[in-house]
Amino acid sequence: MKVVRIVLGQLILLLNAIFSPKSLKRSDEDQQEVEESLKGIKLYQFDACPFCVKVRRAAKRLNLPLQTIDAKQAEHEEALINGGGKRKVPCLRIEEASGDVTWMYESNDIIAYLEQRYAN
Ligand SMILES: N[C@@H](CCC(=O)N[C@@H](CS)C(=O)NCC(=O)O)C(=O)O
Repeated sequence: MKVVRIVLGQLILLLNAIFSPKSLKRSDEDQQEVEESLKGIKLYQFDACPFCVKVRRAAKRLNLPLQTIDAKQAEHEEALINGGGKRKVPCLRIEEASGDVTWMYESNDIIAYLEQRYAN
């Protein structure tokens, strides 16, 4: 079962690399503003998790160089569980300028949030 999971994971990564989505184009100024606002946002994820790939593809489409955090590393896994409440990925950690932090689970909710905030 573990082998099947590993093979499927690698296949998903390969297909994702081959069929990589096109990125939204912004003016340099707009892109800089977007990247500035992304400083408070981190995606806790596993490389080969299909739901994480889905979120990364949406981020690529929206031209969002999201900081990704490997939730398999013990320190990050602990931060995810302590902050978000469960060991599940993808999870988007959003830190507002005010210091308020939101841990958002569910790939569809994360994508909807990114699209609503950055699609235009
Ligand atoms: N409905 C969730 C499913 C997420 C999910 O099942 N993630 C798996 C990895 S692919 C997970 O975190 N499992 C918990 C674990 O591996 O400990 C979503 O769309 O984000």
